[in-house]
Amino acid sequence: MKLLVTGGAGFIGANFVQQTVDERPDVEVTVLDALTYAGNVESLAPVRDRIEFVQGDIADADLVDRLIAGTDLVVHFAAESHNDNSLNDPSPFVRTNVIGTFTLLEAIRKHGVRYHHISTDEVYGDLELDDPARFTEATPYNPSSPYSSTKASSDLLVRAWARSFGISATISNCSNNYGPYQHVEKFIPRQITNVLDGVRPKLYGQGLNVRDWIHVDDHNRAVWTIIERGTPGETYLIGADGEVDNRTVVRTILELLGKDPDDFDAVTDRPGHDMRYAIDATRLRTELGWEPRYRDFRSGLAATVDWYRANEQWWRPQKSATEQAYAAAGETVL
Ligand code: NAD
Ligand code: TDX
Repeated sequence: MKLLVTGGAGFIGANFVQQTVDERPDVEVTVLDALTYAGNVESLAPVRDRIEFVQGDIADADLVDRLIAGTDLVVHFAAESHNDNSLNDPSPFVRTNVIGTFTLLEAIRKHGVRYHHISTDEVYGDLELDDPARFTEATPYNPSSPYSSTKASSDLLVRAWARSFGISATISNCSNNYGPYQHVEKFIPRQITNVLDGVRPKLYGQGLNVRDWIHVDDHNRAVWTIIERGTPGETYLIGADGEVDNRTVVRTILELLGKDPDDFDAVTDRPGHDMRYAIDATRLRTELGWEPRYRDFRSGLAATVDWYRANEQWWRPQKSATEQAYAAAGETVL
């Protein structure tokens, strides 16, 4: 089987490519990635000689058409993925997440290729802390940020292309991922690498916001489960019952690194900051039989801390530019 992975040099895509190459020798993998600030070929180093890598843009219609013509399956991870960046400059989010997805869909329909679309639970907006509800496949879309609204737009394009043109597409909306190879702009790697650098972790506002954490390997196994057992035209939510508030995450990172758990700074809150995400993955579990392997967030986080400690050469080149960007955006200690 010939597989095209977009965004395969990013966090989740690179883990997906590594898992696929290791576990599925019958799959020939081509990665299409623009290598934006978020892409890093080093994340593919362990499998580099067993894949084809194409540097290019998913909004380049000629390139996309050529690559998809010779492919059986496309898994689409490529995106602008960081909420804070989308607040500073939304334009690349519209271009990559909306126009880029549209460009892929047009080639998918022309060549009749199976398509899996990677999306986020943020399309559903947020929940109150005391709301017993969790997101399901029936929850109405209500995105808050430029990032999540462009992801919601791309999901709606996929649904329309499936219904109107009959493309064979599935969609997954997953909760917050953690694990190796995540860019140091994101919450967990930012705080781990801050502590390793002797800098106090930065918590937005009071840190009461809740995210539903899932290990990236569990997300990627769920993606393969949906590709193999899901029904084309359908959406599946992916989550592993991992709700934790941000304050607890920061305190746990400090503890795991042998520091005082109160040794963090409260900084400027994110405008429009979603309060809580929570996934009900009953459909994926009961209809498709998927179960997460990482059930204990603290031990998954400990393994992630160890990975960043052991792989400074991977994250060091991104670190100072990332912190400078946060400072330039006006982040200040409260
Ligand atoms: P990431 O930012 O780490 O990686 C994105 C990759 O896409 C990078 O390698 C980048 O170079 C590439 N890319 C960006 N623009 C491109 C373009 N125009 N053409 C080709 N390549 C381009 O993102 P991630 O965290 O790995 O997220 C991957 C996908 O998963 C995204 O679609 C995101 O919305 C979704 N998702 C992420 C999470 C999470 O917690 N990180 C949760 C749910 C869903
Ligand atoms: O320094 C920080 N301090 C802090 O308190 C950063 C970077 C974040 N935060 C907070 C904001 C969020 O409540 O931590 C939480 C997680 O932040 P991010 O890592 O930026 O993730 P989030 O905004 O929740 O979005 C993530 O999950 C859904 C991914 O970045 C998205 O791509 C995915 O769709």
